[in-house]
Amino acid sequence: MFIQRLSIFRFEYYNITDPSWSQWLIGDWTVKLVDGVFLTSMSTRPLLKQLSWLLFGILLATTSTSQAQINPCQQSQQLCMNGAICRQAYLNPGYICECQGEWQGQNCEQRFPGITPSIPKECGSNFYSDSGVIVSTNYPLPPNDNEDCYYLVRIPSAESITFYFDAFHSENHKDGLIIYPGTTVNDQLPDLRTFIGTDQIAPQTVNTNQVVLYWYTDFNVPSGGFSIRYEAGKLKNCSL
Ligand SMILES: [Ca+2]
Repeated sequence: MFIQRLSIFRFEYYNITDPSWSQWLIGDWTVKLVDGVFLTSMSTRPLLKQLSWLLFGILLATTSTSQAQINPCQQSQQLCMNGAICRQAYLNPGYICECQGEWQGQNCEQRFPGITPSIPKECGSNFYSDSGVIVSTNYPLPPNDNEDCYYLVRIPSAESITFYFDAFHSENHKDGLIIYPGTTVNDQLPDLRTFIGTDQIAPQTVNTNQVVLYWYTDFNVPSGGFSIRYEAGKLKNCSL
């Protein structure tokens, strides 16, 4: 059985028994919602009956297509703050902001923790390309003591981001790295991931297009630091 992705008018194959999909059976059609995109599957029933549901599918396609064409960056010039550039994005809410150094949040509206106009950010950087390498201060030499480094990764075309730990060493229980899936440093996030010590770390995939990495060290015993590659996971033929 094939699936017609009506929103972009092309065909792809999917396993319709996958229980992770939201799925409804309507007449002779199976309608699924995957990451905000409606998909419909066609059975081999008589043509007239198919056509009635085809009209329903076209209605869904029209809705999906019109949503995809909306560019929030053009709808409002004030979305991104503090000098950030707005980019249309695939995932909700449909845009990302390329923040300047000390800013975080969906609209770059707040500073990183501990950063004030009189206490500037001392380390960390921002990444907006589809892939890249994030390294600790001084790498491959040891990073400094008393560091609080923030790294933003924001990729408009991504539906997920995978991090590959090519090198990682932190003083156990004293220095470490935290991955916050989302737009801010937020210790209440249920899916934040903390890494300490010297164990080999498997690739980490987060199902978002925006991530904050926070690296911290205490006052002595230097860590080895890290070198982490990241790659965007994308929807096929994404035009962003
Ligand atoms: Ca240390």
